[in-house]
This record gives sequence, C-alpha cells and structure tokens, in this order.
Amino acid sequence: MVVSTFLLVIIGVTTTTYAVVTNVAQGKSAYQSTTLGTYVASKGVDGNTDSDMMNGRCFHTKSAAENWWYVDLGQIYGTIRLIEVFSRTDCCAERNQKIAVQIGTSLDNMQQVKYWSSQIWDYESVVFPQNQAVRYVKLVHTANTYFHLCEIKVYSQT
Ligand SMILES: [Ca+2]
Repeated sequence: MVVSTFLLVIIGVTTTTYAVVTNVAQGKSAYQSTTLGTYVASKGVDGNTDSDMMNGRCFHTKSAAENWWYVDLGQIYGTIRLIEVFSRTDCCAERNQKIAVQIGTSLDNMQQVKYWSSQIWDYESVVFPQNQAVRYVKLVHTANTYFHLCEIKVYSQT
C-alpha cells in the first residue's frame, strides 16, 4: 500500500501535458503552376524529404517569371504553428530565392507570412507565435527560373 501510494505520487509529478503535433499536409492535394517531367506537385507532400531531385521526391515547375505551388489541407486547421520547407540540394540552390509563403482559409484571402528574398538554406521554417487558421499553404516564386522543393510540412497541434 505504501509502495502504491509512492508510485502514484511519482506518476502524478512526472505527468506533463505535451501538445501532439501532426503534419497535416502529407498526402493532401497539391497543385503547381506548371510541371516539368514527372515532378508533380504531390511530390512536395509525399512524406519524403529526400533532397536529390533524381530520386523523384521533389516537385519541379518549368521556368517562368513567376511560379507557384500550394497544398489544400482539405479543411481548416485552427492550430497551425509551424511550416517546414525542405529544398533540393543536388544542384541549382541559387534558384531557391524570392519565395513568398502565404497562408489562408480560402484561396481568396491568402496572406503573406514570410518572404525569402535571397537564397534559402536546405531547411527553412516558418514559426507562428500564435495559432493560425489555415487550409491553404501557397509558395510563390518570382526568381524567373525553375521552382523546385522537396517537401513542405504543415504542423497542427491536436
Ligand atoms: Ca517529397
């Protein structure tokens, strides 16, 4: 009895509530302005961050003055706090610049939450100090070249 009480106290002290975060972008519908070869938009949310384009896990547009890619999360998530971006690393890193990150609950009310004017790193993130209501995450690329990234993760707290 004494031992049981002791264990209960230990459990009570050490139990902490952690927020569970889930990547709600994985496997959702994704779209892009144009597609080069087989590097379709869904490669950006296939759950694989492999940064070698030749392994077929990245999306890739044709070259244009402006390119875009977005994911539809399928519903509005009210507790988005983090977006992660994984870049292609096997070549062409200089193309990864002039990228705006937009979020919104509809494609008609997107707001820009980040803009990388110069070349980004292999991994970048956008952290929100407060919960955001998000259904769409869109990246607009205006570097006047090809646009390619390997994974976009959008985390919701549950
Ligand atoms: Ca991927």
